[in-house]
Amino acid sequence: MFKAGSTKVVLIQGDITRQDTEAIVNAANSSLLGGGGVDGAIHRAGGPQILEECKQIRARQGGCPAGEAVITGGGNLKARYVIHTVGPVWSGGGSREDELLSSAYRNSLQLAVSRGIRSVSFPSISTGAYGFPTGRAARVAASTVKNFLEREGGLDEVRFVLFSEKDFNTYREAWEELTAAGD
Ligand code: AR6
Repeated sequence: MFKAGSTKVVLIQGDITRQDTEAIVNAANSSLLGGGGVDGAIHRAGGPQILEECKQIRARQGGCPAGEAVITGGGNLKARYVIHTVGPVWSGGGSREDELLSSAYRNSLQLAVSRGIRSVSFPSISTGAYGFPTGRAARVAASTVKNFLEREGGLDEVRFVLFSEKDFNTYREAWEELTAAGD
């Protein structure tokens, strides 16, 4: 367990669809119409209501650009809300990938705080189908979340839910490095 401001930061290995935080974050794509990986798992576990709401958002604003976030209800999930964010597709690191990934985390947290949500679970955004190197993504995620929580507060818990033991260790190391580096 780590601390950022007054928020608890918890890292676990597991399935994000089973988390009991108030919101879980989906690593979606710009169409908001579903896909594989975490996105597929969330829509399967949460049922058709989530896609229905995504379609309504599309009708209002088009899709969701990389780095931004939208929110729907959680359907049949334990989580009351799903925050859908879109990470960057990795293309070598010179196409603002770090910046866009950082925005995806920051805008998801901002949206949660603006809705009064007190706990949020994140998957490892962009490191599956989108090919972002996990070590680099973990450092971006950790520093972005830590900075946000220290500056803004407003959340009791942020949970990182990593699917594999390898990813869990990578995220744990990123948080340890950040904590060892001091504030
Ligand atoms: N719980 C937690 N993590 C999971 C789960 C789960 N149930 N399932 C997979 N992961 P990805 P991306 C991990 O590909 O790279 C979709 O098709 C997975 O092991 O889901 O942002 C969307 O529609 C990996 O570490 O997301 C987009 O088109 C991490 O989640 C595209 O993929 C992210 O992998 C987004 O790609």
